[in-house]
Amino acid sequence: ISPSNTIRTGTSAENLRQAFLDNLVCALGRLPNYASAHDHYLALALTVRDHVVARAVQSFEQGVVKMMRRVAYLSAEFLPGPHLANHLLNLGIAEATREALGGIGIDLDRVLAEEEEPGLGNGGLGRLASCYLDSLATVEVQSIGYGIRYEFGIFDQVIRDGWQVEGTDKWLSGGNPWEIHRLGIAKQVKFGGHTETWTDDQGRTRVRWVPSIVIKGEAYDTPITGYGSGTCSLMRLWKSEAVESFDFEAFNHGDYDRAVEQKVDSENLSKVLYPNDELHRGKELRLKQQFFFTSCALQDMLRLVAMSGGKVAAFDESWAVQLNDTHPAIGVAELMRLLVDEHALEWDDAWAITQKTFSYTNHTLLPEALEKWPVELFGSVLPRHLEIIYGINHRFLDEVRTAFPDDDARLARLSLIDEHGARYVRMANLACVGSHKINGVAALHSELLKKTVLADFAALWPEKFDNVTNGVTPRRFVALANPGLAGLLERELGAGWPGDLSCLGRLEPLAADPGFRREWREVRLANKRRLAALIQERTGIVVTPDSLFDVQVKRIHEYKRQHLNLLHVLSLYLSIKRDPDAGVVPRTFIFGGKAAPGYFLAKRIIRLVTATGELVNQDPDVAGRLKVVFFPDFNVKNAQHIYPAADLSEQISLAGMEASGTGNMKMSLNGALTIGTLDGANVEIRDAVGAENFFLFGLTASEVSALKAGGYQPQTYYESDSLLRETIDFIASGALGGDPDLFRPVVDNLLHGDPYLLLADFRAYLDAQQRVGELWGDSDAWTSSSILNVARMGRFSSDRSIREYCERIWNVNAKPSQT
Ligand code: DL6
Repeated sequence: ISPSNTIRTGTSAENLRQAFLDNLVCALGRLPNYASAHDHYLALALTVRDHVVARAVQSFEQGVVKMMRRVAYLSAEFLPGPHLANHLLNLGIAEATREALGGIGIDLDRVLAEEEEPGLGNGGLGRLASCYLDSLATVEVQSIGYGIRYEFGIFDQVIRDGWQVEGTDKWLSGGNPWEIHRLGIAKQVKFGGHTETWTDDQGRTRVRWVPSIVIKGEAYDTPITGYGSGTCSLMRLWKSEAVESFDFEAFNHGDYDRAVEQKVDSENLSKVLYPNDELHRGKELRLKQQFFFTSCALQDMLRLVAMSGGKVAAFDESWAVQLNDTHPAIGVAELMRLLVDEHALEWDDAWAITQKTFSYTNHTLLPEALEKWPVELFGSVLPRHLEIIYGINHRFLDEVRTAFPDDDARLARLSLIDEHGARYVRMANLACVGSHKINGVAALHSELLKKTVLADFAALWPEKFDNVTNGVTPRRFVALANPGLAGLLERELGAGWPGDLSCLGRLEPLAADPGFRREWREVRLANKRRLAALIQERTGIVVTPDSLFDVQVKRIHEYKRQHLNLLHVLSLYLSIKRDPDAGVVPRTFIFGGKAAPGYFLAKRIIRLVTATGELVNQDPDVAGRLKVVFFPDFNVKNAQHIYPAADLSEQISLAGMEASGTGNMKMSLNGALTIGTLDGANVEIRDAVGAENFFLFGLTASEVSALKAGGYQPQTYYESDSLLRETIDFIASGALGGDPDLFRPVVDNLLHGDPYLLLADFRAYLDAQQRVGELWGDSDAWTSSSILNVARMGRFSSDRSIREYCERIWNVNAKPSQT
């Protein structure tokens, strides 16, 4: 087919309008006069979907015909954000669509605002997966992102009486026009039961897994377009279903409850996303979810190998499979099972294929995030996989013994089974052993991985270790989020800039151009005005767009230190109260982010933000100088409003804790200056933008280790710094939130332990904030620095990251960058 010639995929405003009206009437059954904004959205989505799907099928066909090595990105989480505007941009039909709708009195922006985003992830890891699918399509690599079609994604956050309240996510309730239910693509996934041996007709002893339950995975495809590229990535998500909806025997006996029990149990598997960020809880359902989507994915890849005329024995030539953290690491054992048990390959051949196929990205150093499963639980859910893991471990430990004779302690650390006390299967070890490459997500993180959690693997296989610093898609996070900036970039750099961020460097000389600086400021102010209006609409708080927008938006976690930011806010408040003439530049502090529902201190920190806002925002003594906002329900859609309005990007995690961060990249790419520690990708961002355009403070990762090793005493900082003491005492005094004990847990945590060393970094943070205030006072200098941030951030495009994966890890050809 030639999509551009069909009625459904013509790209003129006239074609688009006709297709839109046809969809409104014929697909949705709505007469234009009665259509709601949501009907308009659905009709436009269906119109654009035709263009997208036409590309996707052609792109897919190419992959099959050319038998290229494809990339499978296995991820328990994806956070794509709203699709419609992104497709319009990528397909180059945004203006024609605006004109098409404008001609019948419909405002495109109102239509776009109707879209609910799929919140199928917790934060950075899921959003990164979606940036990577976008870039894979853009650099023209055939790829499928495999995951779970959670019926309920991450909870909706509302703030009630200052507290986070979790609401049920309803992303599917308004219909999802982007997905295609692939009725012909369903995979059976086994659980439980036992294994038995049998002899095949060549006399070989084989193993058969006799499960106690089988669940069906049904494929739902969402095509992801690339920018200016004919290639589409596919996000293929699996929904669990019962193999049989009814237990007919029970049904016939009138036992209706039991008749539907299995259906309910089976469907529960893909029901809900676990809302924990960087915390592993050994829940059986979670293990089942992980196995479910990974098994579906690998079975699907085998189907596609057969379809393209490839050979199972050359599986790795057809597929490069990336493990997005350890959530899909069970895939190592599952591929072995499929190759050995189902396709009769010899163990050694299967193992060679497995190792060439997989590679593993680690996204966290936090010990509480490292996944391990009690052996007993694991064996009851996946008995055959436990045997396979024992088989892998046995051979692996022999290899270790040869490399490091007589080193039992090392053997115990490397083993796939943790034998200290209760026995556990260690998923990171399985991922390392089964992969040919292991990478961290920023230079510092990759180095720390080799020194800490994966040190033994790095000593054994140094050549497996690599770093690929994260990146973000400039399409969504600059072109769509910041149309004003995009306009300036297009004028200065040409229309193709979103496809090649290396051209941003050409902005550098403009940092010294007063006229350009003025335009830059105007764009930024307009962004801030829009955000101010949204803040008022969502929270009732009135903020001044002229003030410095000081932004910390990300998951709420102690290591990210939102409470350090609050200590600064309160110290400013107290300084102004003490001295009304204190030199404090007007600031609006904007916080946003979700706390895991069971994370007590994180929820208290949210309450501390809102309580600080209640105090500060109403106090006439600080009026016009300080405002504090908690922006509810931080998600991709809201992020697109917030990032372009940030003047200051708070990246203040304790050094050595944040693997990379990607919000740091998004804000700097939109012209924010960063205040940050030498943590994660901050280190590389600072190198790129220049130390003079970055407000650095705080302990380094090695200083943190040394301080902790020496017996860190937060009390000494408390006693020696009067402003710190005054601030903490103020929180402890009960002046906030109306309940004297409300923040006692936060204060106690800081004074008696302070695991993330806030008190040690407090003074350096305040000094850096002082420098921020001074530079803000020099509007030209600030603007130059803002321009230079954007000009020098091109390296942090996810296109660059993906090209690195293609070249060094996946061994597939990406379209070369233009420079
Ligand atoms: O790599 C993406 C993102 C990093 O930018 C963050 O620094 C890191 O915290 C996050 N990690 C997770 C951990 N999940 N697990 N496991 O989300 O990954």
